Amino acid sequence: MKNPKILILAEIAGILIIFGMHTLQVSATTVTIDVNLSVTPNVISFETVFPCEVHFRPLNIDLSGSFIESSIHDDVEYQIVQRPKPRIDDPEERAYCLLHPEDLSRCYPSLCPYLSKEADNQPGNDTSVPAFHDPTATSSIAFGRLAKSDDDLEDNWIIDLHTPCFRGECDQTNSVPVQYQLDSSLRGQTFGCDLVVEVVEVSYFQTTTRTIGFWGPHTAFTSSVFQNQLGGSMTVGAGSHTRTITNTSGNGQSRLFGAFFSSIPKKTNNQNRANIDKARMQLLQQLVAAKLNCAAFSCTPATQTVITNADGAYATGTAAQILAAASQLDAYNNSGDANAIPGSLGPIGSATPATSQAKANKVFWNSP
Ligand SMILES: [Ca+2]
Ligand SMILES: [Ca+2]
Repeated sequence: MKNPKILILAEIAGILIIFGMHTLQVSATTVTIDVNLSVTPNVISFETVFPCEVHFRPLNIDLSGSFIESSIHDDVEYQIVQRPKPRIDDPEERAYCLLHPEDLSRCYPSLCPYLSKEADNQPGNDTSVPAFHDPTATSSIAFGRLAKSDDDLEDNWIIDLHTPCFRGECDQTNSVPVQYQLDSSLRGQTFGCDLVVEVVEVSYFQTTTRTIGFWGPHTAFTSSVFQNQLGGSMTVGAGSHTRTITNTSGNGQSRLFGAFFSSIPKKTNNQNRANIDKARMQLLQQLVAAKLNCAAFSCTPATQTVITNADGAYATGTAAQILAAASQLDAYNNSGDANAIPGSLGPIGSATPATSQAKANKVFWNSP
């Protein structure tokens, strides 16, 4: 080959991981630590290459060990985007080169258009990007998905470098489109590109739930979950307004079944409850069911936040706020009603509403 060599360096530097609202930046020499993904290697170097050569390098993006072990996390959607590479690798220079990629005193000439990203197609849930593309176009973003439910725990990408040639020196058979041929003034330069892996979305398994209409009458199953998954005790409310729920045996002793079977409008002496307590009684049923659901089937951090907020509303909210919390929990308690109950929780048995009624301690809930 008669053309002089050009020196090209591709680097995955400054891997940017976005998880929810939190941003974590990791430098090229640091091992990537992220709760969701592990990305290797940190640096891809093509060193010295010749025009029109094609070089291949692996880029492995895997679900992290903690993500794989988590019982509630299912999948991660991510994208591989490209950024101009600054000559000095720090956040300020990266931001500068994004705005002024043509300033070659501070940014490397761009290698980005020449890098293709080929997905492993095992399974086919990722989107490859061919070489010779406009690095700023949205069509140049490679998308990937890793999902336990797809049996896809690792994506083994191949990054191909399609080395460009110098304008006027490209041979007849070369496949470099004319707009991607280099000006000869760039001869001998080092080229660079930052590949950035961004987490777009993290999703959870759709979890099982049951409604208040299930938990109240299923005396034996509810008692079993309450004992085995919650240790026989549950608190509702917060701060100075809390109620401790137990499931003492014997008729009229169970605060747990009292929560489901006490009258919402009236106390046991037939007096009407105050409006705030009527609202609390409605929330109480949903709150106890939600806590049983989370304990039995596990639930997402978002659901746990809804429950924590509902405990706060139970203690200090207005009647309207308490009813809003009840309605939110009602939606959650219905959300996974179609999903199966794991056999590991033991027999479900049949509904025995009369038994639950008899066990219910309703007097306790005269003061919810
Ligand atoms: Ca994939
Ligand atoms: Ca894969």
